[in-house]
Amino acid sequence: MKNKPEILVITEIPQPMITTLEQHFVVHKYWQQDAQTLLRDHAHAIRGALTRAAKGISTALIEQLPALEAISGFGVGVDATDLETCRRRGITVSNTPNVLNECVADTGLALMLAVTRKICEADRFARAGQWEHAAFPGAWKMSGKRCGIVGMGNIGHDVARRAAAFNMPIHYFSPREARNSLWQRHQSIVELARAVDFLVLTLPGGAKTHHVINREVLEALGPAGILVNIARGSVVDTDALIAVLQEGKLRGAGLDVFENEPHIPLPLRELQNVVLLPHIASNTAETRQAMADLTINNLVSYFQDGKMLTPVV
Ligand code: 8YV
Repeated sequence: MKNKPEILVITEIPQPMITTLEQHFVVHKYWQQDAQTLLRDHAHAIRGALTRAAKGISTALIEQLPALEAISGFGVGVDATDLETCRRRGITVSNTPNVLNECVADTGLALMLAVTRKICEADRFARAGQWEHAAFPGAWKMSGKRCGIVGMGNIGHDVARRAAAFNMPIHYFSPREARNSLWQRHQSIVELARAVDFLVLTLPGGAKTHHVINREVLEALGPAGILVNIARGSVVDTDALIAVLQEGKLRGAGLDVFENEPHIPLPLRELQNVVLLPHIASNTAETRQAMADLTINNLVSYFQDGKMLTPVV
């Protein structure tokens, strides 16, 4: 590329990513600069944008960038960016599919085990020296229990394969048929919840799936049920979740994502039978490197060859 294209990096990203980007682009850091000045001076020249998937890029900002052609998302979810506006404007959008499947699925299993075996509670118990006074109260078994998966995409499949190794029968709800015919498909999320012990969420976020995990679903999962969310906070009605947990109508929950990140409601933080993670499912050195490479290569490929490697729009 003779003249480096100008790009806008929306959210803070690791310095090595910036260094690599600067080899190919003139990089503007939206999170670091005064937005008004930056847009006044550069909006007309900015042709590319890079953002974290969970954060996206606001429609208002897209509208202020008349030369924008390509948005590269760091992550697989594209729910935080208005794809309709991008389509209308002819802006191509990419994500980082597949490179994070294994780590996100691993986190799902970690949360299932942590909640059912009370791993974090037991750790708190041991650290506090309570073992010197009493034995730790028992937990519950995971192997052999029924695993329900909402959203049988690539991550759903990776969760299912792992759960199957724990001798867990696999049930699911998904618009698409699973690649394994031994896994049992259900007609609704409520029906699925009624049939399983664990409900693991791996569906996309966005308007279509907003609060699909409501009070009815949670009550169908029942007092021996465990909810695990490695998808998006928006898919769960948090107030309903807090209510059923407080009322003893659900055994526990393992949550990596929340409705209003990074804010986690106090009632959730006060519950012992809930394991809370700060959205770290894909956050391993190996996976984040692969995500970073793909996020950057999508932009480089677009400006070199006119095509992103993993476009969504
Ligand atoms: C990332 C994600 O944590 O892939 C996604 O959709 O939400 C996560 O993998 C996030 O995009 C990085 O901040």
